[in-house]
Amino acid sequence: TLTQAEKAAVVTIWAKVATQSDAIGAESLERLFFSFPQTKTYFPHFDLSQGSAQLRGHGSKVMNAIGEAVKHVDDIRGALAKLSELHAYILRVDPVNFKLLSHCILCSVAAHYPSDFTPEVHAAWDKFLSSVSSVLTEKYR
Ligand code: ZNH
Repeated sequence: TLTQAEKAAVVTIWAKVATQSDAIGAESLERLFFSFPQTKTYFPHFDLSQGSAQLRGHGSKVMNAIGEAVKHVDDIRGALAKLSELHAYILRVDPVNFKLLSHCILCSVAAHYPSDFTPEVHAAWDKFLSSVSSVLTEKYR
């Protein structure tokens, strides 16, 4: 669980990210598919070329879900319950991929807000994304 200071850091960086969340979502997916091409196998029905409408649409959905988690940082499990079932029972995404996507989101945020991305913010944002990933993969067990 996140400390009060970590939660505050997450809320602060999110306030910036939220203003560009569609672009950051799309960029994170581009990084994911480019650096870890095996992740593309989950999206055989998508046009994954850079800047495609599907890529942008999906990036926007992912970032909206992250925004919900920020808004409900004390109850991420409750906020993402439905999404957790979707990933576990329907999509069956191997949990390892959540680490890869989290890494790519982290890189995108760092690239967009270099001066805000202090070691403290880095650590808090990383921990927050891990919590989101745990919630989205916990129903697998
Ligand atoms: Zn996921 C879907 C979120 C991760 C794969 N997703 C989805 C959605 C959302 C999300 C919101 C939509 C839903 C509806 O529509 O209802 N994800 C998310 C998040 C995360 C994730 C937040 C983390 C952080 N995913 C992921 C991964 C993968 C995935 C890692 C692999 C690689 N997803 C997916 C898919 C889908 C989804 C495949 C479906 C798509 C379509 O549309 O088809």
